[in-house]
Amino acid sequence: MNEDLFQAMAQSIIEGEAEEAERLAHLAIEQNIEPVEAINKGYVVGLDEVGEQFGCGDMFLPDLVQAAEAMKAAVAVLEPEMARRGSSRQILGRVVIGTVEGDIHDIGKTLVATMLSASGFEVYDLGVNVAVQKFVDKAAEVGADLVGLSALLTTTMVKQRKIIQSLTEAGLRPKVKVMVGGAPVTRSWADEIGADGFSEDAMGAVAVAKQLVAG
Ligand code: B1M
Repeated sequence: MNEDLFQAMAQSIIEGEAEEAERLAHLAIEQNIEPVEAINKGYVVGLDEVGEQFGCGDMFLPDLVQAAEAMKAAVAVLEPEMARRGSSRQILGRVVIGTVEGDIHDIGKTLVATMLSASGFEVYDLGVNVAVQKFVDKAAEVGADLVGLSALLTTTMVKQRKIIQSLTEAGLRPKVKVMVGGAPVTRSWADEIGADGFSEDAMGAVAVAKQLVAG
């Protein structure tokens, strides 16, 4: 039964129907479906399809923008529910997170930030297109345990390396751990640039963050 709903969710993204995506998100909450499951099995499937079609020239930038708007409308409904369900009160650590300079993709980063926050981390979300120095300054200011760097473009993932270098130069490493992620980011890239952790998705990011702050 849920499969039909997940399929409709994916379709709402492919068609860029924000109102429909939002309506289905409310339906998922009513039906007590885990928000993360709705996102991963429904909406993300549609967004991946859009990404593929864009990649091979069957869809164009306005389609991508509309799909993203629909995705954001759904996530806006599901996020408070995610936060409500993860009612952990203990502060596990402080995390500074953002999408690197030159990159404005924020859906995945915001999901990771929400999941971390819902899991008990104090999260400082710097947004998108964040300058290298801003990560360093914020980490120093709040006494971060972890810096999270999201990058969705092969052209911007190099900034992750730069930020790690700058954290080192500022004398903040190794006390401040670094986790990297985003569609083009792989474990071997994470190892190459000296990141402490890497995750392919938001659920995994919480597990990695917990391991890293535990030492
Ligand atoms: Co863009 N885009 N886009 N885009 N876009 C991609 C990334 C692309 C793969 C599409 C394609 O060509 N197939 C391609 C990149 C190619 C490459 O670099 N090799 C691309 C391109 C080319 C571009 C533009 C350059 C297009 C243009 O202008 N010609 C442009 C770049 C703008 C810029 O940033 N400077 C652009 C613009 C856009 C929109 C603005 C239209 C929109 C973003 C809207 C927004 O975010 N507000 C958009 C979208 C929606 C996509 C796709 C379709 C979907 C991205 C997404 O939100 N996925 C994407 C194709 C794809 O990835 N399938 C594509 C859903 C999200 C939940 O997943 O972000 O991967 P994701 O996050 C996951 C994990 O990666 C991980 O957990 C998250 C949750 O599970 N994760 C982390 C993410 N960050 C993490 C951090 C962690 C740990 C895990 O630790 C800190």
